[in-house]
Amino acid sequence: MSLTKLTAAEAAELIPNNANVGFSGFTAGGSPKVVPSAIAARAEKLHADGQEYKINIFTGASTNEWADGALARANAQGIRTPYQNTPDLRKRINSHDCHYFDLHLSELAQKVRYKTYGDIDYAIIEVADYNDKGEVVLGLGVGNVPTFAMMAKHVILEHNHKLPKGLYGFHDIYIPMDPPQRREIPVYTPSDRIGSPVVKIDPAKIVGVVDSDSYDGIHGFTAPDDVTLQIGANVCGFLLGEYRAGRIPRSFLPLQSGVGNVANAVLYGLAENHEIPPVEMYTEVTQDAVIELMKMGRCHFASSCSLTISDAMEQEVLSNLEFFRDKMVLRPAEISNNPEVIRRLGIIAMNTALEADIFGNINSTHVVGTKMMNGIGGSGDFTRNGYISIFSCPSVTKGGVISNIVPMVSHVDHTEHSVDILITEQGVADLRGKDPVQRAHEIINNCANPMYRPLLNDYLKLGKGGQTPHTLAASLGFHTAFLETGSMANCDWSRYE
Ligand code: 0RQ
Repeated sequence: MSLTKLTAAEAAELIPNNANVGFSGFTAGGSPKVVPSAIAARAEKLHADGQEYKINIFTGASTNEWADGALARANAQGIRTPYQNTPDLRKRINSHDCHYFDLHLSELAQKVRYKTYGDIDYAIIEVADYNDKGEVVLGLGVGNVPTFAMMAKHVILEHNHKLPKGLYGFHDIYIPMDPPQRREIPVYTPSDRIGSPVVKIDPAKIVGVVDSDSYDGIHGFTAPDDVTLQIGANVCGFLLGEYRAGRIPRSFLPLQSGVGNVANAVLYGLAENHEIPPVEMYTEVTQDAVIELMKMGRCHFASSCSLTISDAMEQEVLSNLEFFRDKMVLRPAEISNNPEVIRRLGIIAMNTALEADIFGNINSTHVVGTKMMNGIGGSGDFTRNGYISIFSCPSVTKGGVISNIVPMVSHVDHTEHSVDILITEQGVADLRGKDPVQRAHEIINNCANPMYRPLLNDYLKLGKGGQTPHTLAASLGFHTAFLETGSMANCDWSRYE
């Protein structure tokens, strides 16, 4: 039996209104490219004819402009989970056109297997190669494909001709048994392989194969500014201090880093310090910086869920696969982000905050407590289970009218119980072994911007006692001042006395 070829438009016609659809990939890496855009075009046409059409989208993490971007512009997303980062979708989420629920990335696969959100009607999966037996070699992101492929009633493959067949062997596909049968996940070092190089799909479920021909469409990172470089230097300085003090073993520990410029600055900083041995990554996304470190011999292995690299870097990696073959593995999200494995390996987790409060709670997702930015992503999986959990952010944003250090966060993603270290361009706050008031002094003195330190100290003095001396009516005073006057610096505690 040979698999049927379809155009993207023909594939889109198959997917009914209100279908639950699983997309391949994790961040832009490995996301489908042509079928989602064709679904968006179909939705626009149906909406113009006065008909309802939305689909519910389940992914590994964020996708790309061709998927989340196009579908959001067409207002074609009903339910969306577990993570996104696209400006057009952000608008739909904040206006409730799209019903987004923000989920720890490690959790979705098991919930899909238990049908928590109903059946998966279709899976749309980007592949580098496939055969008639339904064995597929994935693209640059694994995400939740193994579970979507197993659970979906129907599967559409997108065969991306930019991806060489030589990607065979880069993936490690493993689905744990579900409770109560689950045993340990036998990953004891970042490079352990425990599964299959291919995803096996019942060929009877594959309704067709659509051709595509694009890189993942990721732009190179912008050059880091001085604040970012200083944050990176502070993170490196902290890690070096831990290493010298013997709190990180001589062989070092695997690193997880969120996406973005700070992560890149930290990785380059560590690479330049030859006191630290070549690093290993056990993380969710492998970015450009990790590839550079591999070329420099400063990173010897990266386990991740996706290669989220710029198009230029993608071309380079795909044309030098043999160099990278023994230096990386791509795993499903429930393994790359698995709490059991993260705890076992002793991961150093490094993620980004929108705001932190003086007691160590972190808001990574909600602007001024209400507007969804992206989502928690994998930051919770790693922060809660890491050996050392670090958050970083600039001390102020938007030219100083917002302090990223506030009396109380306006939304909580990571609690004081999980956060060990807070770092801004001002310095490092080590929260370990300190009570709430000691933490507050550490954060105000070391991390807050000097222009906000007096206001934060005055907030502490306002408190009337208790282990965590909040003044509840005043605790969101910074945010209230920003909303009323345009700057947190105008906060006036006397109105709360
Ligand atoms: O606004 O876009 O208008 O310039 O927020 O902030 O400083 O550019 O930082 O791009 O690294 O994003 C937390 C959102 C940080 C991200 C977050 C404004 C600021 C700017 C972006 P502009 P920056 P970043 C790995 C792990 C959660 C998921 C995660 C994130 C914009 O890192 O989504 O970690 N993390 N996943 O001006 C109002 C504040 C603000 C603020 C910054 N306090 N109030 N606006 N901004 N602080 C990935 C995966 O899991 C897949």
